[in-house]
This record gives sequence, structure tokens and C-alpha cells, in this order.
Amino acid sequence: MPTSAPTATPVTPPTRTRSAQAFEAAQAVLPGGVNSPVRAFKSVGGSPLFMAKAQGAHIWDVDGNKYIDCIGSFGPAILGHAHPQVVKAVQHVAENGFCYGAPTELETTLAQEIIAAVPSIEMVRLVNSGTEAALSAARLARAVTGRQYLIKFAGCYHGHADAFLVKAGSGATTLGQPDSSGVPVSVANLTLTATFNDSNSVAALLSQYPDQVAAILVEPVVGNMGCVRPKDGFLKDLRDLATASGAMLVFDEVMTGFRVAYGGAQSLYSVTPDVTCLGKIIGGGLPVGAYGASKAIMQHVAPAGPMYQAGTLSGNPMAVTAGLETLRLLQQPGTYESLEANGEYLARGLQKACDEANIPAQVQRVGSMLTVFFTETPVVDYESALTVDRDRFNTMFWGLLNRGVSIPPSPFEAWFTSLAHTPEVMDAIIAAFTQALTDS
Ligand code: HOZ
Repeated sequence: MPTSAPTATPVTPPTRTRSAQAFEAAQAVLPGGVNSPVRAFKSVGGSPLFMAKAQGAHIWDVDGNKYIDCIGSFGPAILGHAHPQVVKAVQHVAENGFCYGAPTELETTLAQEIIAAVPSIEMVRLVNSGTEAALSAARLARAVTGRQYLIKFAGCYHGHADAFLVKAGSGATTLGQPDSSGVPVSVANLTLTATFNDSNSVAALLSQYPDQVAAILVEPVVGNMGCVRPKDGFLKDLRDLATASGAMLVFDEVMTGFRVAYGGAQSLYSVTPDVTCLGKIIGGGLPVGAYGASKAIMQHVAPAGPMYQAGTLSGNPMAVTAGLETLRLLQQPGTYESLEANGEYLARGLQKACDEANIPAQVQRVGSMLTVFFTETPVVDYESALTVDRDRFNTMFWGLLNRGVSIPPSPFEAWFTSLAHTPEVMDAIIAAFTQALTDS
């Protein structure tokens, strides 16, 4: 029974006329009015907010309303928005031209930083997005092994390449389109799906397709069906299964790289994949991706080897500079301790609020990634993620937004907090959440 359930305090939504007008205009020229489906409010209803600026832990919409931002651009904004040192560095390089179609020394420096941080990487290729990183990693695994099949996990999302839009999480699940139209059946048939946190499901596929699986791809901490932790031993089991079967283990650390620990989930859980995908934080908010592995594996990539992959804007000076400056700031002592302590404080506060209101919820968190799942069942895989109470989520989403807190418009996304999310900011989120629990 509730011990100290808060009294309901109705809230008056702020004016969002200009956002509504902006959405109207956008819908005429952009499919669904957005450039990425996860930004749409299709599953929560209403029009998306159009944003004007962001600073630190806060973001402002075009109507001038201020929100605490718990989206963090879906991952990159780990320092908080518009960190002055990053802004200054990007301004400085911009004055020398935006991109050259020729190599720069900056790219080598970023590669050196990544290699020093991420245990599995001895050599890295910079690309422009997490999608590019994942599709290149799959091609690399196929090139090295000479095999065709991929194993992914239901509810994991590795960007929007054809091979991965099979039981995909993130916006694909939010919109009820985990298998996309337009993906050739012959391509989709090469992607086998296993159950996250169930290594037996992987073992079964490997024995069903002996010597045919090129890669086992996994988000080592899932962010794309909401935040789902790996059970003890699960990642190690994947490592052992990959080694025994000759498949490559690919960690998609686009979200978790430099987020759950400086060296990513592989350093947090001490499991070394063959190939690692990165993105988000390593571009400091500008478009970037990367994939890396041992030198022996990466020597297969053109022009060193026969696997072709290329990009006009890959390694452009602005994105590389934003990434480099971000990594340098993350190296300051206490960074990850602070992200952990403040993340834990937030998660405890949110769980306590649900418990006291007698509302079934699982607040799941790793470091500064977190999801509130409104369900009685701990979420360990896709099936359990789908048990969430979507109506309650929608009420919470609007309750928070109307009280000045912006979270992803989907129950199947992680919230991302930053170094700018101080305990005072967390208190404000918890207070808004506690009040929002009384909404109906
Ligand atoms: N993985 C991100 C959200 N789950 C991608 C963001 C996007 O698709 O725009």
C-alpha cells in the first residue's frame, strides 16, 4: 500500500503554438514531419516539440519553454549541451574549412584516443553514423570469415541497414514496425534472431547453422528496447560461443562507448569482442561513427584490404574535433564516479516514487543510461520489454513534459543524463515524476 502518495496537483500545459505550427510546416515537406522516427510523438500522441537551443542539462523549445533534457540527443550529450570548451574548439577548426576530402592529423589523434581507451581496438575506421559503423562491421565479419549469416538479438537496434531491421528495437518497435518493409526477404533471411540474456538461444542457432555464422552482434547493455542489463555471465558466454564457432563477436557500443565507462561496456564487464562499433559521444554531438578491431582484422578494410567501405565526410575536422575535445573532458578525474552517483540517485528516487504510489515499475539503469519500465516484470529481453503499460507511459511522458522535463517519447528508449545533471537537477526530475504519477 502507498505510504506517502503525493496529492494530485494538476498542471497547466505551457503554450506550444509555435511548435505546432512548425510541425504543420514540416509535415508538408518531411515524411511524418521529422528526420528520424524516434523524434515523432506518434506513439504518445500530439505534436513533437521543435527545439531552439540547449545548454548544459536544459533545452528550450521554439515557444521559449525550458525543459530538463533527459534525451541528451539519444546519447552524445554526455557533457551536457554546448560545453564551452567544445564549442570553442569547433569554432576554431570551422574557420579553417569544414571538410577537405583528404586526411588530417586530427583523425589520427582521435584514432589514438579511441585505441587507448577501448580494449578490443587496435585500429579504427571513422564513419559518419552508428548505422554506418554497424553495417560496416557486419560486412567486415563476413569478409573475414567468408560466412553469410548474422545473429542479432530481438529488440536490439543496430541502425537502419537492411540486415538489422529484423525484430529491431528503438523507433521500429515504438511504431510497431520491428521488421521493415523494403528489406529483401533474401537479406532478412540471413539475419537470425536470438533472445537477449539467453545464451542457449544463441547456441541453438549456431548448431542449426554450423560454420555459417559470420557474427554475433549485440548491444552489450541494451539501450534500444529501453535500458536492459546483461545478466552475469551472458556476455562471457557470447564470447565463448563466438570463439568456439568461429563467428566474430561484435559489440555495438554506439550508445555504451564512453558512456557506461570510458572504455565502454567491454571494459565494464571485462569481455573483449572481436569488433566494436562506436558513435554518438565520439563525435561530441556532430555526426560520427567508427568501427574498430585488431590490426589483423582491420587490415581487411580498403585500401589496406579487399573489403570496400568509404565516405566523403568521414573523419571531417569538425566532428573529429568535437569528439576529441569531449573525450579529453571525460578523462578528468571523477567523471564516471559522478555519472554513476547521480544516475543512481535519480534511479532510486524514481523507483521510490513508484513504490510509494504503489505503481508497478522497474527502474533499470547502467551508469547514466536509465529507463522506467511500467511493468511488474524485470525487463531482461524483448518479450519482457513488451509487457510495459504503454498508457501509463504516455501519461507519464506528458506529465513530465508539462512539468518541464523532456524524456524520449517511447517506453522503449533509454534516458541519457550528463555531467550537467547535478543532484539538484535530479531532485527536480524526481519531484516532477512524483507529481506526474498522480496524473490520469
Ligand atoms: N539509437 C537511437 C535511438 N534509440 C537512434 C536515434 C535515432 O534513430 O534518431
